Amino acid sequence: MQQFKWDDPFLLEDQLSEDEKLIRDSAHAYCQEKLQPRVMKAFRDETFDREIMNEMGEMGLLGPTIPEEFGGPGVNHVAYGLISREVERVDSGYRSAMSVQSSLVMHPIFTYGTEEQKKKYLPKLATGEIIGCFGLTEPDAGSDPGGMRTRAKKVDGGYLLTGSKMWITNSPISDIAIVWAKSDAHEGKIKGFIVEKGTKGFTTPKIEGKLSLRASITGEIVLDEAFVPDEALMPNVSGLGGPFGCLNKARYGIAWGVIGAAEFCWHASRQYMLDRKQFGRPLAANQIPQLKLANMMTEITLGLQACVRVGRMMDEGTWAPEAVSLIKRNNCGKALDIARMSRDMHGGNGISEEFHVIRHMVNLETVNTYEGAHDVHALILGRAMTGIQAFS
Ligand code: TGC
Ligand code: FAD
Repeated sequence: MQQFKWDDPFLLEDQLSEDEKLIRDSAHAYCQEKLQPRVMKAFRDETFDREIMNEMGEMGLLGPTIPEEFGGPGVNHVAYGLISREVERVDSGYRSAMSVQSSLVMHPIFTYGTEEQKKKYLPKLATGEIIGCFGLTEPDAGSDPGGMRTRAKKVDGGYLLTGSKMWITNSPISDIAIVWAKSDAHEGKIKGFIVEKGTKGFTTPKIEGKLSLRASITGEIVLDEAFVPDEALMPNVSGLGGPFGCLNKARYGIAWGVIGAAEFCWHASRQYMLDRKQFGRPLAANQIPQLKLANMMTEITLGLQACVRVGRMMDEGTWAPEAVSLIKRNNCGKALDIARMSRDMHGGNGISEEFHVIRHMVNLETVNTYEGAHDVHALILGRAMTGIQAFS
């Protein structure tokens, strides 16, 4: 028997390799020293500092699982998850910027691209010299991306892309966009294209006025007969399995990330309950705050353990997409509940930017929705159990 560790009840520390701990510790130091001091102003002003991508590149935080041959550090999925948790402990918007670049831009180029595409883009994406975005969602096709209207029309030497994408993380500052479109040259199947900034007919207007994820930059992608050469097509995938293959990776990273945000809120609540006195004694001396803290500890500990398990399954090759849906859905929902509870426990101070918990709370509203909304993942799990799809 051993003394109970309130902040690590299942001894996660003992389940990590020395390399994983080193990666986690250096990510933690970077995030606390460089990101935490910037985030309040970035969130208030709704700005994203482009330099962060270069810093993340230098730290080896971009495309963590991409092999060294193409500029990535080639670490395992658990290490990727640990990085995601540290970044999102500061802000979900910063984790968004990192995970789009890693899972939704580098991963498809690495998995579906040609050797030339990999050599041309991956090393620069890994250092943050160039930024990418991922265009799947459209104004009328969110949970149902199969309903997309964006089309690729074959012409001499390339394709003309027409359509629009909505809610695209990083698009206004991107050098390349991974655009998913139905291609007439491939029997209307969905294909992925790498569209470079400066392409005629390709624009990426910023979406202003978000009240969530304000430290991340979001935009549209507008394609008006934008010509891309044949070499822009990623040849090694067709159909919705292409974008979903990327989403599996990103959703996995999100499941870890939201635990970082939830842990911030939990630790902040515990400290606040110990420090704040009402009725002549610390709030922590009351049963209701203790119950709330116990619930936070329980959900975070279980969620984290589930992440480690799925990460190990990914590294072993025994995972299934539904297992990723399970942890994405559960951890996002639980993290959102914890952030809302933490906001409440901070009383009036809970609405102040200085205490950070309301920022996590509003951010997690987005994270619970993107990459498959909470209920959509329930339907994925429902289908897996019953064999009946209930989407339509
Ligand atoms: P369905 O019939 O289920 O599948 C169509 C084809 O896709 C394959 N597939 C998968 N492949 C790999 N991994 C997965 N997870 C897969 N899920 C499905 C499937 O095998 C099939 O292949 P094939 O060869 O037989 O054609 O498709 P459906 O149209 O019925 O889809 C239903 C549903 C709900 C599962 C799906 O549409 C869905 O997941 N909707 C949610 C949409 C979503 O997650 N969008 C995310 C946009 S990107 C984003 O939000 C980035 S935010 C990033 C940030 O800032 O951090
Ligand atoms: P809808 O699909 O209209 O869903 C609305 C509601 O209906 C949800 O509660 C949903 O759960 C529910 N619902 C939908 N279908 C069903 C059903 N069949 N049964 C029961 N309930 C259902 N997309 C990208 O491609 N790239 C990005 O980089 C990106 N970044 C984003 C960044 C931000 C800040 C945000 C907010 C979104 C981003 N998205 C991105 C888009 C995101 O993935 C979509 O918003 C999400 O998939 C939901 O789609 P929707 O907004 O159209 O909602």
